[in-house]
Amino acid sequence: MSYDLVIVANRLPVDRVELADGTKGWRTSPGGLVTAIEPVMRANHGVWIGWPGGTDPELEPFESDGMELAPMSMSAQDIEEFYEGFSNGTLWPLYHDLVAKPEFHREWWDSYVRVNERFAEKAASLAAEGATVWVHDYQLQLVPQMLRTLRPDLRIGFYLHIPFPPAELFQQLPWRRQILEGLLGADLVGFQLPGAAQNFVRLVRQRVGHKTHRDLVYLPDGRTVRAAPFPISIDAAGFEEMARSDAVRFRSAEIREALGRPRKVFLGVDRLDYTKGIYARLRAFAELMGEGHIDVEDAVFIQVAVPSREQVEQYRILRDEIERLIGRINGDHGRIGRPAVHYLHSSYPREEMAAMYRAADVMVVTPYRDGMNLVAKEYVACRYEDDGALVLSEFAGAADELRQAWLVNPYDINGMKSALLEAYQADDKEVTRRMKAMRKQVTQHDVKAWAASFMTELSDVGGGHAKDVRAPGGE
Ligand code: GDG
Repeated sequence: MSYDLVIVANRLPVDRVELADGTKGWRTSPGGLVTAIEPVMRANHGVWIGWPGGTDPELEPFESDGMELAPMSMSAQDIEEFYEGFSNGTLWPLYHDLVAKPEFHREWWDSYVRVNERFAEKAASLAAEGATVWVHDYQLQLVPQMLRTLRPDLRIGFYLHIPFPPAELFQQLPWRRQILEGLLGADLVGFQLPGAAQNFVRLVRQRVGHKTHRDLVYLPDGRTVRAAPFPISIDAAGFEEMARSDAVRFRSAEIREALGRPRKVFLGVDRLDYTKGIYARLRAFAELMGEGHIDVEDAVFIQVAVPSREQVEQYRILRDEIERLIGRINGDHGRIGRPAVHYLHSSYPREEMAAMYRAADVMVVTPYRDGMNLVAKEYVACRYEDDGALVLSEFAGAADELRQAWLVNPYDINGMKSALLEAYQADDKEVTRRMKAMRKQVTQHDVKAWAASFMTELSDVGGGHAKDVRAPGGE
């Protein structure tokens, strides 16, 4: 079987799970990427290559919900060295401004090369003559070049979902040149923000020595590579529709009732990750309570911390720290039947997330660094009555578009306290003015537009010999 469009991402949109009767089956893991990619996949008879989780041996491609999926296997060693090691122990902290200390291990790198090679080989075996291959994210930065060597006929796009760091940080990486050359295998390298694309081009000039002009890199073999920003978004209409549904409206009222009908509800929703700034935001909220600015009878904070990378030591330590802090906050400020912070360490169906967004008066999104942050956009999409305040870190990509949020520096606890208090006390008119402007931005720039603009750009820059791929039709 061969395909005109091949998506290559670390994870498949489904998880391999054990069913109740003991047999193995598939469970869809709906995420931002699936919604983003699905329309392009359907318009182009595409296949999605990725890891379904677990250590099962490689399975044949299969169809799920109208999409062709090709599972990649991962050994326990791959998971430890490629996934938890180089991807999440080296690149993740390095690309997020050293929020944690990246570790450099040569065995991790070797494993990263091996796994990238396997992904590239798989893509080469499934792509039709002249097909388009779209590679995603930091786990697979070597795939574009490996794939180009195997299949020079392909049109290759790469998209980085996380930030791309400034040269000063990137050059710590012992394998910096290999990564840059890996990415240069693509015809189009997409980033969230213009600054990231500029960092990349500057590094290519300095470290690889290629000629560059603005967003173009000129390679000695005559190829040009374009580096450009494509800020990702969400299915805004889909979120709004869900938020408007009777089920979600009912559930959101039920949530407020269960919380004891507080005047204001603060909400944080994050993967439990040290880049997300959960600890500092809760401290800021607790100090406001301690100083008497916010009373536990008036306001509560719901913090959803979605389990993430639980095998990695740093993530286990972070979880303990956050849970200790919440215990202390509730001990200091809670009353019987009224904890100050409602803490949920779990993941939820999308409808439940929408109900929480609907129930929250102040959404608090304060990462130290974030490629985009879809949670902020989802909150905005769900606030169809133009109410609700968003407190947003300046260091989230989303801050470039959501200028009317209460923007904060997450390293500045006093600044965060002031912003939380302002958002909490703001009058309805002010809240509505800000939310209206943000809603306009999010509804006009949704994920369909994102995928379409990447695809259109890729057909423009990609080698003249490759076949054209259709952007998903109809807005
Ligand atoms: C990376 C970049 C960039 C969360 N909990 C549940 C759940 N979610 C969904 C959210 C949202 C997504 O997961 C999280 O996306 P974020 O953008 O907030 O953050 P990362 O996971 O770090 O994503 C980021 C993104 O890639 C896309 O390019 O924006 O900067 O770090 O959609 O709603 N969904 C469900 N249950 C949950 O419990 N169903």
